[in-house]
Amino acid sequence: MSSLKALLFDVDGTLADTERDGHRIAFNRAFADAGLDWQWSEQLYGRLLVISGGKERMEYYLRNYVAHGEPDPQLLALIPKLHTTKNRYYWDMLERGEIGLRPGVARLLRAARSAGLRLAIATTTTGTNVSTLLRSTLGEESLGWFELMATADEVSDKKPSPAVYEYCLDHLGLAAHECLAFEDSENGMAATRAAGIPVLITVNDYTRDGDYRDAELVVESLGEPQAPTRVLGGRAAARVAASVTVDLDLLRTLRAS
Ligand code: XBP
Ligand code: MG
Repeated sequence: MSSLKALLFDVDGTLADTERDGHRIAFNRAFADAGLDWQWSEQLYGRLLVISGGKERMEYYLRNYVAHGEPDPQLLALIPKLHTTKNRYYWDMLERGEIGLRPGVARLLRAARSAGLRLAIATTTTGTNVSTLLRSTLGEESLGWFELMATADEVSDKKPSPAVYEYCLDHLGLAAHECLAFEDSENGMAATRAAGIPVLITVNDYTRDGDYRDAELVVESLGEPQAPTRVLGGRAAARVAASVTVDLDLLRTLRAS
């Protein structure tokens, strides 16, 4: 990847562990407020994550776990309102500082900026969810670090569709091989692969059992110099140490095939 020009970051699960202790809790609060007896346990939420997008996830749950067939139209119609309430609870949690960035994320973003690499966000969540997370973890100025925010506000087709990554390539004016994506899930990886963009996977508890054989590298996290991370697989795994800190030197050794 000698021609590496831009790093494209997924958000949920990649920049921060927002799912189990963030969105999930917020969904449950929204359900309770609406008088619904829906409760998404940690385990159930892991199964629901197969569907990207909060509104899509609720509809999937309604169809497959509540209605077992055609759902009550009134419940279907409630989904946008539930999503708005969920997001309000989610923002409250972020603003209270309850969710931090994953190891190595702030370090790598700062290093990339210093080196003149271009940065973009490629996510299926909304722009406000991204800006609230960035503001609460890295401060207001970090919103300006990203040349492009490709979110659900810009692209409605959700991962595994490559649409959000194609939008990035289009708007950055770059070829896929000039970019490296950071993802945490099979849906995210499928989106990058379909767009032809090499990907580094940082797994979390929900996603570690996925099939990431097409990734350039699979790691536990980005790691820190004082706390390196474990390499779990990927095409470049044999060429790097078993334990690494994901820094710019390492990224440049990854070669897309
Ligand atoms: C992850 C998602 C999102 C979040 C919830 O997006 O699938 O749906 O779970 O956010 P990514 P919304 O990993 O691409 O950042 O409720 O805003 O959809
Ligand atoms: Mg993700």
